[in-house]
Amino acid sequence: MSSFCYFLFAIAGLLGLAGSANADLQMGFYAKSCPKAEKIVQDYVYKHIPNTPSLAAALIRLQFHDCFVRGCDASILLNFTSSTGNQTEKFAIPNLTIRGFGFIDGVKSLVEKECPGIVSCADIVTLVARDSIVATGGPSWKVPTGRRDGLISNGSETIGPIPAPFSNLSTLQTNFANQGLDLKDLVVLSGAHTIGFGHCSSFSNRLYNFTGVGDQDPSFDSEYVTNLKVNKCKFINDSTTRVEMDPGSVRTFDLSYYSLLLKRRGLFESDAALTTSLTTRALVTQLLQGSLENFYTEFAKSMEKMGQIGVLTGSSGEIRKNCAFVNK
Ligand code: HEM
Ligand SMILES: *[C@@H]1O[C@H](CO)[C@@H](O)[C@H](O)[C@H]1NC(C)=O
Ligand SMILES: *[C@@H]1O[C@H](CO)[C@@H](O)[C@H](O)[C@H]1NC(C)=O
Ligand SMILES: *[C@@H]1O[C@H](CO)[C@@H](O)[C@H](O)[C@H]1NC(C)=O
Ligand SMILES: *[C@@H]1O[C@H](CO)[C@@H](O)[C@H](O)[C@H]1NC(C)=O
Ligand SMILES: *[C@@H]1O[C@H](CO)[C@@H](O)[C@H](O)[C@H]1NC(C)=O
Ligand SMILES: *[C@@H]1O[C@H](CO)[C@@H](O)[C@H](O)[C@H]1NC(C)=O
Ligand SMILES: CC(=O)N[C@H]1CO[C@H](CO)[C@@H](O)[C@@H]1O
Repeated sequence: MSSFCYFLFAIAGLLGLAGSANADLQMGFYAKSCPKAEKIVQDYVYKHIPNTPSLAAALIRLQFHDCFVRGCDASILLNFTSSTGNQTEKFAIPNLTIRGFGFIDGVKSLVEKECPGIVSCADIVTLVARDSIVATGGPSWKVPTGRRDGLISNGSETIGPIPAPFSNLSTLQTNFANQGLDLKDLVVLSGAHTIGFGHCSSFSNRLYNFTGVGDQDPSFDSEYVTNLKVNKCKFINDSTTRVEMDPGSVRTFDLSYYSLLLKRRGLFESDAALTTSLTTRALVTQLLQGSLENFYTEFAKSMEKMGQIGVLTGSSGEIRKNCAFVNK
């Protein structure tokens, strides 16, 4: 290839990057090409999620993990790529507890039947996350569409961007800032922990061996610690028991997650971290003082931002036929 070609590629690459900053997504992107697409997704979600509400939590988390690695490009769904083999994101450490792949495949096959090769897996992930939360009575938000699917998925790339539950505030802030999300987005989006479960292994260090001398985390409410040790995570390396992150209203998208934070009962260190600075603590307090409707409005704004991270549009990437594999 001549160096002139390389030059053209470099320009195209730069334009592509610039384009992704102000994503070319639009509401109803499939209105002409596949008018029933969004309805098919919604119908499937509304039919299945009420029977398995815990999946709603899994599905919004799936979008989070997708968007934080290579942008919202469905790279998390790939089982195999020619450059990484089966060491894709899905098979990397933070994936261990990601669920919902089969659900996305179910939606995709219905949409493919209606209009083959038109609707991206990346859009399906984003629509499904929103519709699932709505189906459980939670907030709604706008999902402009037109995302395309990525060609690369590399498990090693999950290590930096996806924050660990052991993260402190500055690490979380950096992780979010790297995605164009600010401290408010961090506090608001962490509110998704108002639904769903965490495995003991994501926090048992706080119960049993916080600094390596058999101690518990002093910032974790000690009554709650005892309760967890007696009833849930009975030994240090229990890796199977799951604990409600917002006990008492694990299926309700409410403000009680934030009350727990102020009672020093946030389950992960990353939850507890949100009360460790004046700024984030004030954001927590403001959310608690506001209405549920206000929380939903803020959550919607931050989800809309998250759904735009690093999207591929136009002729970048492709529309995958099978979400687990790039097209031949
Ligand atoms: C701020 C950084 C975050 C950290 C460190 C974090 C970490 C985690 C961890 C460790 C789990 C439990 C995994 C397990 O042990 O099974 C979890 C669950 C969950 N996360 Fe986060 N998360 C963060 C932000 C988010 C965001 C932004 C969302 C979505 C908007 C989200 C939604 C969820 C949901 C819904 C669950 C429950 C999943 C289920 O029940 O299957 N998290 N998170
Ligand atoms: C992709 O991997 C997932 C998780 O291991 C597995 O459940 C699924 O069957 C695989 N999909 C295909 C099409 O091979
Ligand atoms: C995967 O990502 C890691 C970390 O960024 C990088 O060192 C490695 O070369 C990548 N692997 C492939 C096959 O691209
Ligand atoms: C990944 O590929 C290797 C060999 O290529 C195989 O032994 C292994 O079982 C595969 N792992 C998964 C999870 O598919
Ligand atoms: C936060 O955690 C990072 C990574 O573990 C560490 O380098 C940093 O010193 C910590 N920051 C604070 C303020 O504790
Ligand atoms: C606690 O952690 C320290 C340091 O990692 C380790 O030496 C010790 O065995 C651990 N204690 C328990 C009870 O696991
Ligand atoms: C649990 O952890 C301890 C030390 O942390 C280790 O010695 C022991 O083998 C582990 N037990 C199981 C069942 O994994
Ligand atoms: C659900 C899933 O695919 N889990 C994989 C996560 O990554 C580990 C380690 O690479 C695999 O062993 C799991 O199968």
